[in-house]
Amino acid sequence: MVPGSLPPVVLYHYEASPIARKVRNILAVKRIPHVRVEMPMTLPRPDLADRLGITYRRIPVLAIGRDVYCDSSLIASVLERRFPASDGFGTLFPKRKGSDRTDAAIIKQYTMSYADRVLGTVASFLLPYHKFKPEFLADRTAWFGQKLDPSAMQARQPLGKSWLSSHLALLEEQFADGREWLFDTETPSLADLSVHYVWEWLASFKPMQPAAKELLDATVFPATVSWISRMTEHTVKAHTAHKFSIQTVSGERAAEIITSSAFEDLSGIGFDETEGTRLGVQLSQLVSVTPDDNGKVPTVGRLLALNKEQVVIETEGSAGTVRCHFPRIYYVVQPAASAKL
Ligand SMILES: N[C@@H](CCC(=O)N[C@@H](CS)C(=O)NCC(=O)O)C(=O)O
Repeated sequence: MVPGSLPPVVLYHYEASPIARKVRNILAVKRIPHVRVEMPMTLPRPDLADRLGITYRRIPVLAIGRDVYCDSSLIASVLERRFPASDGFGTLFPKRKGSDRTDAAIIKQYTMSYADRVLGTVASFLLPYHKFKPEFLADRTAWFGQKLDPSAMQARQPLGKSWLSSHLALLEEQFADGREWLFDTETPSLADLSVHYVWEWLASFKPMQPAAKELLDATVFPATVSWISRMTEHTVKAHTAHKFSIQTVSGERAAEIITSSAFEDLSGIGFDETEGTRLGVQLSQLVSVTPDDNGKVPTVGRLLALNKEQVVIETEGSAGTVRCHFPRIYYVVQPAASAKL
């Protein structure tokens, strides 16, 4: 890529979000210059909903030029495609050691279905729900779609620790052959980044530190504990090398940057007629896209492209129109009633 021709990259995040932490690590490892917008930990988030018409309620969200990507799984795949190793960026899908092959697809599956949705969920059992303010509990009750009872959550902590210990045992089994990284790659892959951030989160969030200390016992899981340290060192080095290119901007400035940038060429995504028929949607129709696991708030817009990986809709906010991209897996696309606009 010609220097200076990079599209602007904007990360919407908040410091305490573990999944945003993973995306910050990805941006550092890939050496992608970007700016950040600080989001509140709870709704409302007018910088996305009002300025850009994106009512998706999860964090992180990342814009590249005038295209906005929701969900860390899609964010990772798109960053790799739009900032490729062939242009001098770091890679999330390095080759296997001693081979010219990569396991990109299986790493994507492992990341979105295991690391993000299974391991991350069990780790969240250890959150100090009994210390959270009622407003925060009410916000997260809406997010989960079921009432959060702090005493019930507290009672699940021993089970959470026990399950986490079984997850550690699997990691230890994987590292038993002396490999350096999870999928035996030349450098850490998205799989390493996606599993590591969960343990890093447990070890760095004060209320969870005692549990992390108990679980991450080097006498029980020596290879895994040493991999976690290697990964922490790797990500810290990546951040240190690039910290000067990162600024925090206001939501207003971010929306200006995004809406004055160029759109991604959508011809590579196109419209898969078979999938469109299965879902009962057509190009240009008003559709809603909603996560199927939690934070089930729909985003509504005109359908611009759809393939097996992603769906793209045009949303409109006070700053103008943008293209909003969602993954297909774990998201529901359906016709929207125009009354929802
Ligand atoms: N599958 C999504 C999950 C994102 C997610 O669950 N983010 C959490 C923060 S780590 C969240 O949005 N929590 C509720 C909120 O902040 O409104 C992804 O990988 O990006």
